[in-house]
Amino acid sequence: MYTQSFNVPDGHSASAETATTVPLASASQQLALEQAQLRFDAVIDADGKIEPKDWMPQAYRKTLVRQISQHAHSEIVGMLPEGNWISRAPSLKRKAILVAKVQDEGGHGLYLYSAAETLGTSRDQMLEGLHSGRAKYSSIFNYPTLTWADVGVVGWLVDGAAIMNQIPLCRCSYGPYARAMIRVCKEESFHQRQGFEALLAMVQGTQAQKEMVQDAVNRWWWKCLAMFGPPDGDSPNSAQGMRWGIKRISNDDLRQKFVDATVPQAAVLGVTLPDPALQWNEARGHHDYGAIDWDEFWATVNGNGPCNKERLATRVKAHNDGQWVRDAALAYAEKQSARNSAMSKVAA
Ligand code: FAQ
Repeated sequence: MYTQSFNVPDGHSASAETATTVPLASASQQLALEQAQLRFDAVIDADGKIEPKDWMPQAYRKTLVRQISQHAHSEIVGMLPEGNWISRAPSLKRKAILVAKVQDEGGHGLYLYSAAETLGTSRDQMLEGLHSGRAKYSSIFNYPTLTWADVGVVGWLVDGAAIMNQIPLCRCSYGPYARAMIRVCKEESFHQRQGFEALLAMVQGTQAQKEMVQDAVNRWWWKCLAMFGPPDGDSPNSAQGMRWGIKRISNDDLRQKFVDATVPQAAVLGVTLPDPALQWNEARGHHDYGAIDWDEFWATVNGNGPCNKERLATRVKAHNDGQWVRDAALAYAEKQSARNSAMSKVAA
């Protein structure tokens, strides 16, 4: 599935199988490889950027395709829980905001698929991984949005967690990913604020509206904490991702930053975060919080959350229903290219 411009073993991923199937490199090829590896290491050590045409270890390329494609899948599957409320938004203003927000998420998916394509994996390959259920996407999008308050809470907490995770990715060592994240983060920031503002309107409303907000917060809080991924000690990809400057802040540190930033916002809304262990720890200078249910998280990641099957079925249907658009675009591009080559023949 993954390609590499300089197709020789790189030391990070050389398995017994590749070692026996790849012919021995000549001394000059070996030297070129070592020099390329040194250049790569120097760029990483100097906190520089790796660009698509630069040599990179195959394991670095593979890690990026894994993370960026999962991220892209999360954006487009992430359109579904809120998209569900577009036709039921409580006012024209809320509907217009929600349409724009959901559309932005689709755009984020497109920037990210494009960034991943620069690594040599096609969009079709990535989408096939998603549609067949092999590829991962964020656990958070496998939970239902039961009331309008859920739309506000997704903006406030889910987008809030997404920004916390994504701001450090603007400094990722892979140029196209880092650049895509700058625009994504600006838009996510608007998404988070619109969610908070929608909730602020509700908590100033009737008792029933306040209860609806509290109920939504109760259902989403723990799922949002799990979004940051397993604890650092159980995160197989973190150490290498951080050495390569792909990840800049660990899963647990991001989770802590999110808790610390969210507690005062919850106070402004007048909602309770559903964790009796949540309290300020003067000595640590952070909030302590309770235990996350990792069994439930892994069950969801592995396809058994409340909405996994529904989300995937909706995605596959949307993709299939859109086939005529892709066919038409392709036919148009072929027609344009035939016309251009006919015109250049006449000119010559
Ligand atoms: N869900 O070793 P680590 C958004 C997997 S975008 C599912 O710690 P890593 C915008 C992980 O892939 C939200 N799987 O992995 C929006 C790995 O599996 P693998 C998405 C998860 O990569 C808002 C395994 O567990 N954001 O919300 C999750 O170092 C509202 C071991 O984990 C990104 O993708 C999870 N929550 O760290 C859209 C940001 N957590 O691949 C619409 C970019 C972990 O080995 C509406 N990604 N896993 O089979 C990242 O920063 C990282 O990939 C992490 C995971 C932090 C997600």
